[in-house]
Amino acid sequence: MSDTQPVSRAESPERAALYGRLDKADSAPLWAVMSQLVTPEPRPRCVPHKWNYAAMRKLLLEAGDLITAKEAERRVLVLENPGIRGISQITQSLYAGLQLILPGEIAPSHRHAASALRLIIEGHGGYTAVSGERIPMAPGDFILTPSWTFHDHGNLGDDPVVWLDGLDVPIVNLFDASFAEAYPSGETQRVERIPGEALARYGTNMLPIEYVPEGASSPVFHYPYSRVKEALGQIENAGSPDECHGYKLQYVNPATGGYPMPTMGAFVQQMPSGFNGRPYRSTDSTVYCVREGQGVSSINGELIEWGAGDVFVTPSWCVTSHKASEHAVLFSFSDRPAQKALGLWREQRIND
Ligand code: 1HN
Repeated sequence: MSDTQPVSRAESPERAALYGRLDKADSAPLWAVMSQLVTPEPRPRCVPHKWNYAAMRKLLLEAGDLITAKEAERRVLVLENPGIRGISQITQSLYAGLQLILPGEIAPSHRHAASALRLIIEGHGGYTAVSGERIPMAPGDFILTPSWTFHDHGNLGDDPVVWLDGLDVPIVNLFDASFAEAYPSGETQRVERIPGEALARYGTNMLPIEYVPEGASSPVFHYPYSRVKEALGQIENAGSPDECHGYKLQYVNPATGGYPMPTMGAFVQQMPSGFNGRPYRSTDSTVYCVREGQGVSSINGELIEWGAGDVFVTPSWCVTSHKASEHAVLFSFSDRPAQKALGLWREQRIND
């Protein structure tokens, strides 16, 4: 596809008149827009950006003084990409927000077609209930709420609990496939499983005998950071970091080996102090949340310095490299599984 100017310049009066008649007929000439529709490579409208955690945390606590979790249903600050403000999106396909739940609060149970993932940033004593099991939240834990599963949150501790939410809302709405409903009886769903049950059944390198995967998402909803951290430590001891990514793992559905949810994949990478990653790009715009450490990422030449709790985003096909000035752990998520399912995903390691 050529990347030249649209045909619209040097239009004759006859053509202009035709365009007027086309407009009245709810139609338009493809030749005037084709080069914007079919671009030679991605032209994301979302831009590289970082949300500083200390600044966002202050705003979140201010919101905590002004509205309860119950009144808000979910007390969340939406992270709006500056390139696409006003549509509750951090990328073209994903929603992200920072959620606060204060001691004693409950965020009432509901379910929706959109899938959600959460990375706990701070606080102890929080829980989220998914499909009848209460999952305790600890900092660094990765938690799933698959499509159409009831979920409610609570805080039984003494500290504010804050986490990063990621949802595929823009994908659901692209397909006009949104459904949602409140839990039919009360604010919190009935607890039907013991704590840790799903992890014990499906998340210990074993499965119930002759288990056949049900649904499109992982039967494990909780990926505790303690296990991830131990694994990353051992992998780092074993050596050979990836040139671009350091020591990087992807979260999986243990019953299939695939991504935990059909639309969103999640990743965690550890970079030793002084790591200077080779540039890389891929078509999945990626949301990062810094779990530990400090560093700087170059995104199409723009430098983004980051520290613990910060959230930053790399748009599709932007050349990205990470440097760690101290030992660092980055969590990230993207729409990679959706792109792969549609045969669209591409990646490239840049030689410099
Ligand atoms: C939602 O249900 C939660 O359950 C958080 O915590 C953020 C953003 C959009 C739509 C639903 C939650 C959400 C959301």
